[in-house]
Amino acid sequence: MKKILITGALGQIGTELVLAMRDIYGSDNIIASNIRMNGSEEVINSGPFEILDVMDKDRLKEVGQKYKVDSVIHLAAILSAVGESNPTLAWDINMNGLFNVLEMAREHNCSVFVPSSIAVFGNDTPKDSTPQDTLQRPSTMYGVSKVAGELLCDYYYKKYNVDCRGLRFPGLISYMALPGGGTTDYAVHIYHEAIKNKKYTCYLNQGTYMDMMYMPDAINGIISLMESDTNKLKHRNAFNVTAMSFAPEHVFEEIKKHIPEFEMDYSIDPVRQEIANSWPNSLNDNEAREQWGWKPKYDLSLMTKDMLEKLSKKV
Ligand code: AKB
Repeated sequence: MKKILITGALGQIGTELVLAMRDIYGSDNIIASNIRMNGSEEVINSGPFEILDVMDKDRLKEVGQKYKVDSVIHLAAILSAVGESNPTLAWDINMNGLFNVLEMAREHNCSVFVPSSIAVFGNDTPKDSTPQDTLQRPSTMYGVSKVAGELLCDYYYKKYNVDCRGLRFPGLISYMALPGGGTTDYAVHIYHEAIKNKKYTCYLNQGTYMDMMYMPDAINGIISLMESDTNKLKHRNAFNVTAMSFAPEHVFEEIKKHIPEFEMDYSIDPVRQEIANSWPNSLNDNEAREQWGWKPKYDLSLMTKDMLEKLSKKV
């Protein structure tokens, strides 16, 4: 049976991933860890939980050895908008945290999953149907750290045979946990505000297309990729994956079908607008579909229905 350590387990992805994986692999086999104990009580109480700062390599190894971990899902990271306000912190956590995880994996023969992002692309990258293999010259520190992370994972696989895998995630939308300082966060906040205040002020302009995905698809993607036959994977740790591409006005219109009185206006944040403009409008994820069977379930309309139902029950 696998023993899987999840870092950043109280973040947006971790909160849902831990619970889904505990259902599949058994509660005792999923070790949730986070730098602080602030987040889902269910994650903290439904199985092993450790306070862990990924910058502390000794503590990382101690936790790994304590549970005889054989896989690490490394989610602890600084996202794009926070990264632009503190680039040094973004570099430090995203690179040194990853390095510590890879070193532990090398020494203890663990496999590793690391999320990459649409942020690895930049202004020079083809914007529509962005190919799997293309120009990667990002303009944010987050993007720089994600490109370097993809390369570092490739290196550990080739040099030390560490089984590293990863997905280039688009904006992730979830009703369970809020995202922490990204550029795509509007697509989560808009649902919360639609339910609470029937009004939302969007910090990105109309026509700003980006790829998005509902969290259940992201969770399935991580688990399917981790379970895939290693011999079938050519792009081990940097698969383009997407489920939908939309601009703020499209999600607004979709919510309005359920909440007719919902209103939206715009107050543009120049930093996040510039980041969003530098990212693709839509990714081509054919390689993920062909190599390991990626197939998302949720489009904008299905996701909106589910988000609004789930969030209404929470308030
Ligand atoms: C962000 O907006 O920074 C993240 C991402 C796309 O990686 N959601």
